[in-house]
Amino acid sequence: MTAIQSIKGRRVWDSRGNPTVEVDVVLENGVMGRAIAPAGASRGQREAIDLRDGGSALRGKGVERALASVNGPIASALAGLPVSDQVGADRAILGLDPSPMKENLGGNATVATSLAVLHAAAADAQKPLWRHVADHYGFSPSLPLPEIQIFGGGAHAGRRVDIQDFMIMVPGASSFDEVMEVTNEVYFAAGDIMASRGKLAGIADEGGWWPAFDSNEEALETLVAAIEKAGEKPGERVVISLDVAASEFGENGKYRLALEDREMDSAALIEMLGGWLDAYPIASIEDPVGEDDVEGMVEFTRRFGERVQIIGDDYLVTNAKLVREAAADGACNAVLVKVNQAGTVSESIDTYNAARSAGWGAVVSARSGETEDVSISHLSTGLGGGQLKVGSFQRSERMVKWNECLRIQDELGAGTFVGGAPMAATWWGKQHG
Ligand code: 2PG
Ligand code: MG
Repeated sequence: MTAIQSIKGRRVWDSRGNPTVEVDVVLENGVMGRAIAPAGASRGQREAIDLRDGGSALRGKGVERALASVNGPIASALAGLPVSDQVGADRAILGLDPSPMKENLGGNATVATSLAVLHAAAADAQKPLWRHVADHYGFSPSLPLPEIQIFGGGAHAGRRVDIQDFMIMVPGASSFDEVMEVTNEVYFAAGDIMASRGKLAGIADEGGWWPAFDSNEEALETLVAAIEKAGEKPGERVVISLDVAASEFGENGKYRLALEDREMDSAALIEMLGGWLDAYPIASIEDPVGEDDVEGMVEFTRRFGERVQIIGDDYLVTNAKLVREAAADGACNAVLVKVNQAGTVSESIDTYNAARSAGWGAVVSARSGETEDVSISHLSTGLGGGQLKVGSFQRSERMVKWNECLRIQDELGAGTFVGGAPMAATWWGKQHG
């Protein structure tokens, strides 16, 4: 049983150029684990607080207070604990800050520390992180099915379109490698089509194309055209996945699509999205209504839960209790797992387990502000049977995570890709399953 000797937090910088927290956990035998906190832009109201310094320096985004949490109380509380006891380490962190959103320590301080402990435990056991996660928690490892962004929108592209993520999934692929190949073709076909139509305005926060579309639906039409230009039949090997991120353009059941200058209530939004499900090969949809719109989510799930994967992100904020409540309400049928929304590894695993017990899907996800940290590639593989959302097919903070999965594929064997399995409950799964 190897004990934690010391913990050090330092300031590093994320993909948006903002400061963030990196933590090194050093063990008594000199072995080390390291992790970096990511940062969201379209944040759920109930997720762990990203503690920032405020003021005018660094646009208020400094992380000195979060670093003080790591280097002060967290380092003292974890010193001497056995590194293999992730739950014990996370409990010690939670004991320092019982506030539900970790506003005292900062979720950025807790998540970087908790993940660094996990990395240190894996290194101490001389295992790759994915293997440690699988062994430690009793899962059967498998490479995840990716969701990959083609166009950005919402908070990730200056709100140029209202819908936040227009993504593809390749559930019909037979390996992770094949997903990458197909995505490359679709991604660049989309860029070519947009450029030729004068609709390409640059690169959005997660590496997807920054669109200059005149309507949200033009994005869907262009995505279908891109899938076809890539030589694919939409809905066969390749399907569409959306993150509506509806909390970003509505509250209290009132929504406003700025691009189309349209106001609508929850029922009208559900009607509009239902029309898209009929017209386009969409197999997965995230946050179709706002995080405060419980009735809307229940209604959306009642109407469409048999055909599409309905993921709660802002709606569930990687919280096991909210997952159990939503399952009881009949809202959603999948959860997005973002370790920094929960704030610790243990709470994220609890959320994953709550989702699986409800018979739900689970998608491990990056944030829009990311770094070279590849923990989530390992986590999604170690948990097995899942999906992975990382952003697009450009920019190193994204590609580093896809590339890490390719390395894991070599260690694990190509046959361990879950492919279309997570899509079983959708129309795609029913046709192809
Ligand atoms: C989301 C994420 C990732 P952010 O909403 O799913 O796309 O965005 O990290 O900005 O919350
Ligand atoms: Mg989301």
